[in-house]
Amino acid sequence: MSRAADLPVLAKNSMRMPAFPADGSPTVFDLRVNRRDSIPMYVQIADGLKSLLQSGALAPGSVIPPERVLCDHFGVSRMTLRAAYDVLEREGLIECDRGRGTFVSLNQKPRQYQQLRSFTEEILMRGETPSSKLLSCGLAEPTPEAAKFLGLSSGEQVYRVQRVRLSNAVPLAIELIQLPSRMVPRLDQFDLGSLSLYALLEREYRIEVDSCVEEISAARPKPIHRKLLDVMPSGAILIIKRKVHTQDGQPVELAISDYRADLYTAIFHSTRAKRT
Ligand code: 16G
Repeated sequence: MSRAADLPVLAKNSMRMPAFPADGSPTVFDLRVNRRDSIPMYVQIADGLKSLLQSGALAPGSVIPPERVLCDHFGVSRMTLRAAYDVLEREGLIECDRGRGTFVSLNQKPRQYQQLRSFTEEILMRGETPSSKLLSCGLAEPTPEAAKFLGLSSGEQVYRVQRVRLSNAVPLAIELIQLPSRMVPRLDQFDLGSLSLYALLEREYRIEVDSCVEEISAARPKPIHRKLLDVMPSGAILIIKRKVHTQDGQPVELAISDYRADLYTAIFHSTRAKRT
């Protein structure tokens, strides 16, 4: 049960604010974001808040300033701020209580470490605008790796979708995905140039994407990267291979995303398990 009502709230300029230490230690208003940094703003905010929590400047139980105040302070949208809160909430560091506000957990227990996001969700979280250019979408023979991972019987086909994914209209990645055709019949009737695949899977096919394993590697750009992602021959490509399962444990997607390494940073939130 939430304890927000019991928590200490100090006043500053007659607004309800968190505990501002009298000893001059930093407060949330000392935190800043750097828009030019390759680290997304929500991660910068989450990291800044985390350092205040870890240093004790934000004590367990103290209330974090209202969203609109922090959005103004950082110059970010609510979505970006919520993405930062989401990271801290999943690590059990803060609790968000609708109507009462956000406060530092009294009992800091990690919940869940990493959220499986679609490209659309990831880019929105970063405060940018996602879009896609569809290169192809149709029935095809699976690659041997896809046939093996997806558990396809001989002759079974996949839907093979290739898209360029853009953020703020800048091409960021080329994505090649394969899904068993029996799980997504007539996938090609949908315009994957404008729709989110994961939203479609949930809405049209009632498929809940649940968990994945990702492999990350690097490569030199090939002609297709130079052409579609505008990468210099001396540049680098970050390859993320994602193997996805549904909630009931069925393999549903093998995706290979080739990112421009100079524009994209893969971010993982991990928590060290406490030894008992
Ligand atoms: C991400 C996934 C990809 C998935 C796509 C769906 C990685 C490396 N890959 O790009 O597997 O198909 O999101 O995005 O994260 P959408 O729902 O925006 O179409």
